[in-house]
This record gives sequence, C-alpha cells and structure tokens, in this order.
Amino acid sequence: MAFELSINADVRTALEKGAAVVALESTIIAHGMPYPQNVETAREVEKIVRDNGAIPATIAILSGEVKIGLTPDELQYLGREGRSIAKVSVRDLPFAVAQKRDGATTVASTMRLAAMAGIHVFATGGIGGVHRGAEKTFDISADMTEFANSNVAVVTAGAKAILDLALTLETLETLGVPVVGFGTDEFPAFYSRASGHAVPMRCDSAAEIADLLRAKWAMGLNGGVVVANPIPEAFEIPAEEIAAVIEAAVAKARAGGITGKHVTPFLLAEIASVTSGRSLTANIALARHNALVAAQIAAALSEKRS
Ligand code: PSU
Ligand code: MN
Repeated sequence: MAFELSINADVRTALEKGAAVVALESTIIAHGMPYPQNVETAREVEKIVRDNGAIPATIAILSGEVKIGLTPDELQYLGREGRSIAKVSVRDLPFAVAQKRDGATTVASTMRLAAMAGIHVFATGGIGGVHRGAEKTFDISADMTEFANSNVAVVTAGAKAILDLALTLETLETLGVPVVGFGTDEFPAFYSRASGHAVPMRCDSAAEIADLLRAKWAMGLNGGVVVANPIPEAFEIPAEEIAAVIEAAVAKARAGGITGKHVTPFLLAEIASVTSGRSLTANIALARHNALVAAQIAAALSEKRS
C-alpha cells in the first residue's frame, strides 16, 4: 500500500516556500472540550495562528485519510461528533488508516504526523505525561516517548496536575527532551502558573527558542522540545484552589475503574463539571495563548531558515 498525507493547499504552499506553519491537534477538539466551545476554540486558535504570521495545520484522520489542515466543515464535524470519534495515539494510527475510520489525534500522533509533513512547531493545550500512581498502573502517555522521536517543538501550558509532574519531568529528562520555560523558571501546571517544580532551562523570546531548535537539530539530536508556556494570569486557577478538585477527580476515576486512553478525557470532563466551566475557560485561554507563542516561534524559525 502506498501512503500519502492529505496536505491542504494552504499548508502545502507554505511548506514549499519554507514559510511558518503551526500544527494543531484534534483530540483537544473531540475529547478535550465540549461542543460547541471546542469548535469555537479550534477556529479561534487557527485565526490566532494566521494573525501572527503562520499557517495553521489542524491534524486529524477522516475516513482513513490523514489530513494536514482541515476545512471549516471538517472542524465542525470533529467537534460535533466529539467523543464518538476515536482518540488516536501513535499505536492507533495504522488501524484508523487501514479501516478508513475517523480519528482525533493526540499530542503524540499529531507530533509524528506533523514531522512526516515537515512541520516543526505545534501548539496544544497541555501534553500528556506520567499519571499519578504510574508506578503501579504503568500509565505513561505515549506523548512522552514521542518527544524522544519526532523533531517537533510543542507549546504547552506545562502539564496538568492530574499527572505526577515530578515523574513527568524525570521521564522527559531520561528521554533527553529539553523542557524550556517560556518566560518562566517554573514548570507551569496547566490551570496554574506555578507547580513548585523548576524547569531545567528558560528562554524569554521566540527567537531564542528558534535558536535552540536549530542547534538541537543541526547537532543531530533528534526529538522534540517542550516549550512550557504558563496560562495568562487573568485566567489562572491557583494551585491551592484546583488541587482538591483534581484529587477528587483522580479518586473518582480510580473508583470507577477508568483506565487506559479514557483516563485523560474523563478527568478533563470531571474537572470542568465540578468547577462549573471555570476550568474550561482557563483551558480555552491557555490554548489561545499557546497558539500565539507557537506562531511566533514558527515565524522565527522560518526567518532563520531563509
Ligand atoms: N491534556 C489536556 N487536554 C487534552 C489532552 C491532554 O489538557 O485534550 C489530550 C492530548 O491530546 C494528549 C492526550 O495528547 O490527551 C493524552 O492522552 P493520554 O494521557 O491517554 O496519552
Ligand atoms: Mn494513558
């Protein structure tokens, strides 16, 4: 079987010119947020990328076709169908393609497909990581190992405190993945700007990040970079306020026997419901901010290339 990515015209033209492109994932749309906020956010995020000098490439699988860049109708379809669309991580890619299914791609599979397309900057909400209790469950997101493989910088609001952030940072260190605080010395905890965990390095501009990426890949150091970008202050939910909600959600998932790929979407929905949508507002704000920073990094990277 011959395989080809379905790259839309805008994205293809930008890639051919060496212009700035930002990849976007689709699990955050189908599984990370409720309809219709998911579609609204996906559209706004694409617009923010464009307004900041880059072309957005939202990635998903539709009827077995790997789409790099979606039409507005395709975005709407993904958002409306939501959780009935399979969450597709790297291991699920061949099944979705062979069976001509629809699939919402996670950070891991979006990174892999972006790299195949030649896209090196990607904006998400928050990456997956090492779950609490992973020493027993082995629940470590495939996002972690993907960072060791794909040459993609991912702009993320740190990682959620639904995870074990200390183990997540240890794992990234083991895998040789730079974790860069963007204007911060602390690894952000998604809803909160602070986590109590230091980042190993810090950059204060998109140009500095672009330099780091060029150095890494010029040295033959394959793999991704975590660009940890804290949620804007106005939208943050302080760690003290959200901690109990997260703990209760994790306990409920455990008691309910939620495992595997269902854990993350379950926790996100549970936290949004318990906070009466405040966590959703925070999630939207940080996703938009990550898109802005990713566009700036993609623009800086394409300048240096030309
Ligand atoms: N974190 C979020 N929102 C999300 C996700 C993570 O704040 O929507 C999604 C991303 O697509 C991420 C995936 O790659 O969940 C991780 O799932 P798992 O833990 O099953 O690997
Ligand atoms: Mn998992």
